[in-house]
Amino acid sequence: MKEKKRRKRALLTGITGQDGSYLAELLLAKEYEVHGIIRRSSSFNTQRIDALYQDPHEKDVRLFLHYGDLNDSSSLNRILRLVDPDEIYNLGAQSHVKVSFDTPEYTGDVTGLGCTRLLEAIRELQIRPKIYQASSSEMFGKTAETPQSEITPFYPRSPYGAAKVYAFWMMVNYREAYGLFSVNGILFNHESPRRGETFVSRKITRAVGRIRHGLQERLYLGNLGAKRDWGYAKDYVEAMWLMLQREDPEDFVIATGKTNTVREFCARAFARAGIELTWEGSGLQERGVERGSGRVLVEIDPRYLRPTEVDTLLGNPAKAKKKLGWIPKTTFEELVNLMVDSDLRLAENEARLNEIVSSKASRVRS
Ligand code: NDP
Ligand code: GDR
Repeated sequence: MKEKKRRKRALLTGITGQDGSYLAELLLAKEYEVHGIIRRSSSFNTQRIDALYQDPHEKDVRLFLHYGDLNDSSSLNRILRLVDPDEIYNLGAQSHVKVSFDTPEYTGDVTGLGCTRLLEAIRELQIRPKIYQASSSEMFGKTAETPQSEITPFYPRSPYGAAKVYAFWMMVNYREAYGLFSVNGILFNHESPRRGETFVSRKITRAVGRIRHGLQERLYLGNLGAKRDWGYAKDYVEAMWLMLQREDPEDFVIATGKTNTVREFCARAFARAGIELTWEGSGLQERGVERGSGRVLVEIDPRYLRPTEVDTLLGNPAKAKKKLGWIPKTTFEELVNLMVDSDLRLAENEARLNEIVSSKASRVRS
């Protein structure tokens, strides 16, 4: 009798994050069996993958979640032994650059050493999965050249960036020392409606929605002049998968090749909601003012400035285009529009809910 072919099996750390949720969707659509590592949390942390979740009692279940932590080698060993994956995507991290200045040791442990723990578990178990590491454009930091490519030297400017540089070189070392198929995707900023709400893109689009619906008066930001190469997360997870489908392990920069300031992101986001911003003042006094009404909608709060900043990032995705056939499908303008549209809907629902609650409360009082 012909033996049934085993489905490809992927293991994701960080499956509950922005990228993890899009990647899990992509892999399920490609008929993979998908295993994700989740952390125990006192509040729900699986919202982004709730739509994908299948009750383990159902038939043909292809998404499995396991409790574990990148800080905890024994859980990684146990899960790797149990799952025996063909592909591993290490997306788990303390991924907030500003927060890494407040928690440098913890960030080094999860974002840096976490990768080593995974690599060591693979070595100990003598398994041969292909492994992808979520490396970052933050490694270029104080950039040595523009645009940045696979051969640009690193100069990290935060504990987060330094931890990612360490993990990057561990991936290279295990590739060279033990012949592992371990690769780095050096991804530039990528955003989506699922982006965490304290990253600047989503912070802006959430505020635009809430200001438009009268739920918030003002948006407080840090460095308006910072420039980032912003792409769409859904396009970027495709590149992660492509990197693991190759015969030879190599590292790739994934970017759009265009850069914009935070100020430009902000103005475009407000414009999408029908609000025209003009900029007045300079330095810490700079403000975004609504044309016509004169309402101040954007102000600077120094608490959002970083002790050391990455001023400008611009990636060169030429190698990815040539060797992976990957190009970004979504423009900066389309990205901002889709994020604003989504957050306008969210704010509209929030406003409607508030109305229902207050009308119920006034009925109870009368
Ligand atoms: P998110 O912050 O949205 O997600 C991070 C994920 O890591 C979450 O699932 C989180 O779990 C998990 N995690 C955090 N700490 C641990 C831990 N100790 N053990 C196991 N898992 C943990 O990040 P993104 O999805 O945006 O990014 C994915 C990866 O790509 C990250 O490594 C990030 O540093 C990197 N990256 C991101 C870029 C971007 O622009 N988005 C660009 C370049 C690199 P929980 O939900 O429980 O908090
Ligand atoms: P970044 O993303 O640090 O590039 O890291 P973030 O959106 O946090 O900041 C981008 C730029 O905007 C400036 N900025 C602000 N940032 C935040 N968060 N909040 C503000 O109020 C604000 N005002 C201005 C920042 O100073 C910065 O210059 C992201 C993360 O996803 C990392 O995990 C990933 O590796 C890199 O992108 C590539």
